Amino acid sequence: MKLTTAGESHGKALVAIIEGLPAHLKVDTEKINGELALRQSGFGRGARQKIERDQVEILTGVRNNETLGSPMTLCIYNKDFENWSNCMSSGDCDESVMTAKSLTKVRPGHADLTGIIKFQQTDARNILERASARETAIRVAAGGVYKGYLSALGIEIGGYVSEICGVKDGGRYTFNELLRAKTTQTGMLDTQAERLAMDKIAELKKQGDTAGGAVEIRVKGLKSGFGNVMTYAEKLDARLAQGLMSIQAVKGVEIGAGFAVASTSGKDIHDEIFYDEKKGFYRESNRAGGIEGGMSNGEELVLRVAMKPIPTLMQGLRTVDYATKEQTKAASERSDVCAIFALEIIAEAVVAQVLADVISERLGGDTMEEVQERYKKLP
Ligand code: EPS
Repeated sequence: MKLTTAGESHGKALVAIIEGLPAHLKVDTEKINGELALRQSGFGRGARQKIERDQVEILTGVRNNETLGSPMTLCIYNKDFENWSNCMSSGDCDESVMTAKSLTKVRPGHADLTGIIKFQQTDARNILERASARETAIRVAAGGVYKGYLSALGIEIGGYVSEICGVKDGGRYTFNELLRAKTTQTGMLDTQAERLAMDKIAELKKQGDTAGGAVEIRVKGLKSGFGNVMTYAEKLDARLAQGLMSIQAVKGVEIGAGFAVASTSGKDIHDEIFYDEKKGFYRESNRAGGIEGGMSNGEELVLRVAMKPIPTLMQGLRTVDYATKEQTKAASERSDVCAIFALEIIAEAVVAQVLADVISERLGGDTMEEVQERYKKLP
């Protein structure tokens, strides 16, 4: 399966094309719109989310709510484009508006400066419009399609927010408990941690600052043997890390015990193997996070993803104006104080994309029924 996304933050629309979906996959637009609404929510989001009401429109590849096996095109129109059309239109733009909206006080941590130099631009808007995490809206929409594919095989994805700017929710939750994370204000499950995190976000907002954080993503129902120990590019952990690291502002991915492996010895970290007539092979712990040798081992996948604070700070960090080369304060475009709740939704979508891709490579199938039959036969 191949996913391509396109679109600028204040352009007309965001678009995704998915190639390689089997026929007869049910597409639930309402469910996808539910995921899109979640991506827009969470305590600490910015004013843009008051303008947008992200809704997916399916342009190709689906008839009567079922895929045809042809390329599928998804589209989300940017409502804010109405306010930007004379500056972001693909046709003639108004030069004076373009100048007024241009950004040269490049933001540390953003793609502005490196992008300007690489693409030989004079206005960082030509970079930031694509670099913006607004793009994740269409990835979440595509993720909704992939989640439908996975759920037809009995595979579910859940998660929660485990940290916001130093406030940790370190609970060990069952998969079913994770469902409640989508109903809280921060994505955290521990009410005390949530209260502290909200205080922290409010304080950062007052200071014109932003919050980093981390999420945990879990996958239930994935059978063993997905990914490939024989070819390094096909290792499941490598592919998940690649996908998750491609999310805007993500700086770290851990699988299972992650970086904690560095401070343990072998006897304390490896998951010992047992056998039972009914259960077959099983492990009593899951520090490997469900992946051994780059292949799923049948246990839950456990992934953690860390995101840096959004680089647009209202207080403005020290930088250089690209146009004048004078020392100045960075531009402060409207932005979010905390988007970690959104990160959880986006990370789920990306994990769904990677897994659907890996499964379809192994199982093939022109129709969803074929995929289901082949999956069922696996040990
Ligand atoms: C985002 C929309 C953007 C930003 C944010 C994510 O809207 P605007 O730039 O109009 O406020 O809120 O983008 C960034 C963090 C960024 O650095 O560009 C969204 O829909 O998620």
